[in-house]
Amino acid sequence: MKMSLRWYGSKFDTVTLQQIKQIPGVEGVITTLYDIPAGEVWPLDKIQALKAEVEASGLKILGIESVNVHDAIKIGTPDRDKYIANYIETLENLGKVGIDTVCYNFMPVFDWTRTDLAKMRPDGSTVLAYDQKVVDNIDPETFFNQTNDSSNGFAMPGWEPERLAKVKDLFAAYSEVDEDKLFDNLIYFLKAIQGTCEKYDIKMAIHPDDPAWPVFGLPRIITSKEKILKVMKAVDAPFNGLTFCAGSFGTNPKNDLPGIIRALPGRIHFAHVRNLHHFESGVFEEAAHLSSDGSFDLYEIVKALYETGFDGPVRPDHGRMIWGEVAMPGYGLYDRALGASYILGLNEAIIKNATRK
Ligand code: DNO
Repeated sequence: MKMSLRWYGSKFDTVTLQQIKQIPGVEGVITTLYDIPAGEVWPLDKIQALKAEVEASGLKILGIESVNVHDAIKIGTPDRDKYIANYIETLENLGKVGIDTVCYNFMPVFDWTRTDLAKMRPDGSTVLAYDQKVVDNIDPETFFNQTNDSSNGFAMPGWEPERLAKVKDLFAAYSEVDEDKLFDNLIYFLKAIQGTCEKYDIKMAIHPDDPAWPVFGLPRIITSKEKILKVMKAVDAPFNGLTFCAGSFGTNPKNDLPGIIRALPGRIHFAHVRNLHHFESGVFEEAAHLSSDGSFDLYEIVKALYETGFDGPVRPDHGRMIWGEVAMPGYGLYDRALGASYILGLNEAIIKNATRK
């Protein structure tokens, strides 16, 4: 595995490349051009400048998270081909500078969803949390505004104000899109970009739906082992892969996390490794990465990645807010640095155990 940290760019992130460089074992960043709206082409010169900036700090770009997919593609509107052509141009520009891993999602309207961005834990740290009852009792517009009001003034990934200002219109546009239609639209998109990905050797890594069930009545299609395998089979080529996200699949306690990894050898291109603590059904909070702090066995997750030959980028995922840090919810420096060290420690032990006589 190649350890990385997500970094939003110097204009948007409270964490600097120099700080990331000081975390032992972190080889690079997972980054993005955060201010380019979904559907627009990423200009080559901006990608080159981003690459130069990252490399000047001694780090590499290990992947992009995310090149977001325009709603027209997810809905399957008549103008989707125009947005697919733009997406292809972005992939070509990324390919030209040697960026070979792209994370994206196919969630309608909302990306990842949490009902509390700063739930206080007994030790004074705060974490992201989810309670299905809150979602069941709120309309999507109010929910969107509440989420933005409580995000410390940061625009959060997947919650772009411009797009979500039109929440009502978006819901109307998705009214005819059920699970099957969304799935077909994903496959149409993947087939359309396949040639470009193969030409530039770009690995597409779809991010699972978070939480792993429909929210606000919108369909969700990347929620379990069976569902991701269906996508892998429908476009059965190595470029079409998964971002294995422990925290997203793990929102559903029925998902066997190491089992999902073991079912997809060669098709996991990127991994988000983190932990959650489950309470009753549909209620959870994010935890420290350590197995003992949450409901997942991080040792078994890292072991499954190792044993299936995974050698792509890994990142610690949402961290707790600790030591007085103020940052985008989930994306401070301190707890993610602890997470990176912990995952690297597990990995070292697993490799030594497997290879020492
Ligand atoms: C949340 C992230 C997601 C993820 C996208 C991928 O913190 O894991 O926003 O980046 O779903 O497109």
